[in-house]
Amino acid sequence: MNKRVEVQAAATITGAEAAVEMLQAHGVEVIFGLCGDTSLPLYDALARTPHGMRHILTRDERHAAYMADGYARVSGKVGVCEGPSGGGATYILPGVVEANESSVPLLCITTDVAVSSRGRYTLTEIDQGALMRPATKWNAVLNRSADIPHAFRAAFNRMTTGRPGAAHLSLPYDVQNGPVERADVWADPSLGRVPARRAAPDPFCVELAGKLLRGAKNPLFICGGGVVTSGAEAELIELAERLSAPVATTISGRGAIADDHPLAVGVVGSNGGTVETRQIVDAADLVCFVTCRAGSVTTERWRHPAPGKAKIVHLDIDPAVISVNYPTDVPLVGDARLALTALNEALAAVKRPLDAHTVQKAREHKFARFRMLASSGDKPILPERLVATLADALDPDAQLVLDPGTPCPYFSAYFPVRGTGRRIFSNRAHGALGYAMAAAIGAHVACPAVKTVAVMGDGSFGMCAGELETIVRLKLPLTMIVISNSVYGWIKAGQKSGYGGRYFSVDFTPTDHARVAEAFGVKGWRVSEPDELAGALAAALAHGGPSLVDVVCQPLQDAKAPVSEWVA
Ligand SMILES: Cc1ncc(C[n+]2csc(CCOP(=O)(O)OP(=O)(O)O)c2C)c(N)n1
Repeated sequence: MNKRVEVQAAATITGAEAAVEMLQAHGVEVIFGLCGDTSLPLYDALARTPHGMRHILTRDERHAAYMADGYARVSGKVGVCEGPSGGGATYILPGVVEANESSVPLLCITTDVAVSSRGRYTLTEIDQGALMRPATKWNAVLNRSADIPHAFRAAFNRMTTGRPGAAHLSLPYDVQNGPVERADVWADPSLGRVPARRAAPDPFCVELAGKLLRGAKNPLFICGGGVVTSGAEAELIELAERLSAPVATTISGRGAIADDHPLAVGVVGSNGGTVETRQIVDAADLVCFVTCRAGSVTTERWRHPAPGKAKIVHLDIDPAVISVNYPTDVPLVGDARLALTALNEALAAVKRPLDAHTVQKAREHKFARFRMLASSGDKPILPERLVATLADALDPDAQLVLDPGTPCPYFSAYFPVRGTGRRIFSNRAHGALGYAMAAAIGAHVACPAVKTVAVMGDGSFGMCAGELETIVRLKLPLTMIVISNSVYGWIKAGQKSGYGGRYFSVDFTPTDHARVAEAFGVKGWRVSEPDELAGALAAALAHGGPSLVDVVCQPLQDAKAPVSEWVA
């Protein structure tokens, strides 16, 4: 009798144990999450079994997902977050949808009421499958513990092949406690990071694209985040130099090319583009979108480039995004690195002399205006001064995470990316306030060797302040910068530029964020004197533990730079 029990114990494990083993088997190192009643079996499996993974307890499930997102963007590995049923599932959703729409591989695990309790007005019950369906690339609510290994394999496969994205798995309470055959618990660890399966584009389309690029007088590359995700920066630069073609990026595409490269245009579009970058887009007779969806922000609502004015080559891993917004002359469906390598081969005979005159002139013009504002002693402190001072103070390899509001457009336009790779990012799919602090935690966990800084508006700070406790508990040497202007400034600027200055319900009272930070145990500085900014930033960056600088800044509606360019 005893022997039979022993054999059975060796052959099967619980669903929760299988879930933990499946994560480990896919190479997961860290899980961000928050506990709940329905998660007790999962937490117990994490507590009991020797899996080697780290669990980071968060103070809100939304931030667990943002941490997983930041971790995935920097590491290229699947970011994992988890939360319980009901409020946990609804709170985690914003981070899942941001990752999915930003093509970030993120696995969201929610636990759920028992299958046997469904439909009986059970506390926290909601149809999690329906909730998560539009927010994910793939999702499943499991009914049987035996399905756990297969479901995890499917989730990892979908997250890291083709267009990266989010997956959701719901593990009901009794499914976590049911049996799973140990022999079923296996994984392909290469599915733990992106890009897991590279696919090359049709050689015929490569030939056609090569012909168009060769024949174009003013070709321009507009690159999204897939260049960095695919590790295609060198191939992109080789192709651009071969053609002497300028390279612009979206906000998510920053790091495809270093900003000091002679052909680097910087960010284009309505959230960080300027008159000068727009002129370069308008001058192109061929635009090659590289891993860029040609969405509303990058193209300033599909006006730049103007449809029909330039020939369009569109390269993306996802065929669904091609020809959606522009009539496309040549579609290239495939992995960026393979496709750009193929284009380089097709154009091997081409080597145009480098002519970066137009790009240089545009850059000089843009930065002349910026430098003037950046050296201003105006009070409240101008955002330009903050950008310039931080650029001077930070190591080139530092990681910067930006919230919407003032941070994203100003840092996208003017903060220099020194080198390639993902060093600066923002949540550009939904642009929800309150992303940067948590995403910076994830970025730091992924790459602790470099300094990580989160820049947020005070509107964003109000939506994420609770995670200061997580930062203090984990003793993370992050630096947070709050652009303090007591207003939802981006919206107020929109009311000014588009609605005759009829300001309505956008102002709030000032908060001393440095004192809030101190209450959590974060070292804080509050700066309102322009001359004190550099010293405060240097001290905060040098501080060994968590630090926060509250910068009393000029609100966006009073911006000296033509912010109306940015407001859609
Ligand atoms: C969750 C969420 N709600 C509303 C918005 C709309 N929105 C975009 S920018 C913005 C104002 C941002 O204010 P703040 O963080 O204080 O930065 P500021 O613009 O003042 O620099 C708002 C409300 C949003 N992006 N996200």
